[in-house]
Amino acid sequence: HSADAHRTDLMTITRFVLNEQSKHAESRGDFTILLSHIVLGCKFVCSAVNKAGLAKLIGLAGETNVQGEEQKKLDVLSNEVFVKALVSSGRTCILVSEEDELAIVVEPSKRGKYCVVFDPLDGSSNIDCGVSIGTIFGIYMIKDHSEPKLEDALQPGKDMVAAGYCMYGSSCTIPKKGKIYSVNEGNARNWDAPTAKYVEKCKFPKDGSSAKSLRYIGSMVADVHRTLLYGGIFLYPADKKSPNGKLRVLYEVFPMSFLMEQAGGQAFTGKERALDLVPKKIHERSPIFLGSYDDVEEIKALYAEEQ
Ligand code: AHM
Ligand code: MG
Repeated sequence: HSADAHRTDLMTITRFVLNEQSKHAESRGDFTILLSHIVLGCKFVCSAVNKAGLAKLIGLAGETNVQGEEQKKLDVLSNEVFVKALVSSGRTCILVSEEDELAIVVEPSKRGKYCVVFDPLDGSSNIDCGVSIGTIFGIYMIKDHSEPKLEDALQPGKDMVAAGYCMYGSSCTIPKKGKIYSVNEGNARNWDAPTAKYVEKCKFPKDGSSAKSLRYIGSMVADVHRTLLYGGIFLYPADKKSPNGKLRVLYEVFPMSFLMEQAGGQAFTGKERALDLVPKKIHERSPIFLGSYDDVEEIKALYAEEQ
């Protein structure tokens, strides 16, 4: 029982950002305030997720979201909480949520200079069985907040000023190469050649290395969290049924790609660096391969051979 096991001197996001802010004399604290409102949203969602069973929040809300998928009550609640927390921060001017078909333009009296793109509760098909789910967000700074435009949300991922996720339920560097691959193999019959070849190599490597293990939770936050900690690769490829994959560029692909690069890994769409993509629509989807640097190099090589 070392003193470490009982650490009470906790580093929180708010404490970290306040420390950083004090290093920049020019800083006005807007980003700190925005982030503290995001943290507030996460804390609310966290407690709602924890008591979901008791509060009878489990089950369908009887509504369908913009992508035509069933929407759970917790998604609706989480979205409302996030939108309200972000608007009341007074630091945002345009919001894009997975749960809202249209981008939300903040009323003039509450506007600030940030655009926030987010998925309030990703992986919601896992709620009922208690698997970890999470919130994903990305933040852009906009040019003119008195006149926010949809284009402010349609910037390439590399221009995000920050991104993050919060995992609910049960600073890291990612290993350069990992022993895990993570993909929904139920879609294998519809994969393109490079994806199929890559997964085959994971299972039957020809270079004498050992086969990779398969881990797939089906909750992006949990699958990416594991990839950040243990390394390896997470794939949601294109397939014949979903030519652009499933995951959404702005609030799933970009934030997670941003974090992966920050941690020393890579994120690739099958065509280009994920963060170089310039989205044309707010709910656009893209195939994504992200994870350990060397593992992503391999899939890039297979796509290059196709050319
Ligand atoms: P959601 O936004 O409707 O929850 O869908 C996104 C989720 C991701 O968390 C996960 O990576 C993916 O869907 C799993 O999809 P599949 O069930 O097709 O494997
Ligand atoms: Mg989602």
